[in-house]
Amino acid sequence: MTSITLARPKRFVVSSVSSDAHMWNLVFLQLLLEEQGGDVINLGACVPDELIIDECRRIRPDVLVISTVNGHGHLDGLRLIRKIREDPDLVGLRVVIGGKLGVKGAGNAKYVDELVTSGFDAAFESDAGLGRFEEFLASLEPAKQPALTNRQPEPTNRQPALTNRQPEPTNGQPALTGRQPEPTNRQPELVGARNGARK
Ligand code: B12
Repeated sequence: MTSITLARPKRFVVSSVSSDAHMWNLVFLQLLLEEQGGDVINLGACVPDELIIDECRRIRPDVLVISTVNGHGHLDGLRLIRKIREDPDLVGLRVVIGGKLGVKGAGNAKYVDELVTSGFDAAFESDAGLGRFEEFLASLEPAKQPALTNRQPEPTNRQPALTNRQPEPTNGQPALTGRQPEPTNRQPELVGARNGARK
């Protein structure tokens, strides 16, 4: 028998970093991702690290996209990604950062390596254009299951409710809850993609 797994739209959380008040960059990214069929939750500007982390735990996006243009992004980004990678719930989360990563114009490219070796899956300096980001998006596999399913379902002691309803027929599809993650062996696909162990 042929088994069919339905793909769902990819889910993105878009956010700025804590110091950055610019917002049109976020609107731009939201529109770009939605145009490609993505579901986008835009957390907005000046978002504290802890809020980003909490929302990623709650929303379980396929990708967290960080945007920053005020020049502090390489610093805020490093602090944020270290916290994310220390969180056992978010260890498998795909996270990218882009925009104006510093105040050195094209020279901001020098921040890319450190951001990537510190845990970002990729970093995109705006001077380089959007081509590599679009390649990154194209490289994402279809989303067949919720991201970040490495948490165990919480034990329940609840008794079944008293109900007259018959169980709904199942069509043999796996449920979208409580699934274990499939092992990921993602290799870096891009220039600027993470090429070492996360710290
Ligand atoms: C509008 C604006 C403001 C407004 C923001 C209002 C708002 N609600 O958004 C206000 C007045 C608040 C502001 C404040 C400041 N700003 Co300002 N601001 C701008 C300005 C003029 C336009 C930004 C904009 O909306 N662009 C439109 C969006 C669509 O483009 P974008 O932001 O560049 O994003 C593009 C790319 O960067 C890229 N991108 C962005 N994020 C990502 C993420 C990924 C993953 C990828 C792939 C790509 C990507 O894609 C986008 C489309 O191409 C720029 C100058 C400029 N012309 O860019 C300065 C600018 C960003 N600001 C700057 C600065 C320094 C400041 C202040 C520090 C000034 C000050 N001394 O107070 C503060 C910082 C406040 C803070 N806490 O962050 C500098 C940043 C310097 C740098 N990084 O080299 C700039 C570049 C001006 C300059 N030339 O010096 N600013």
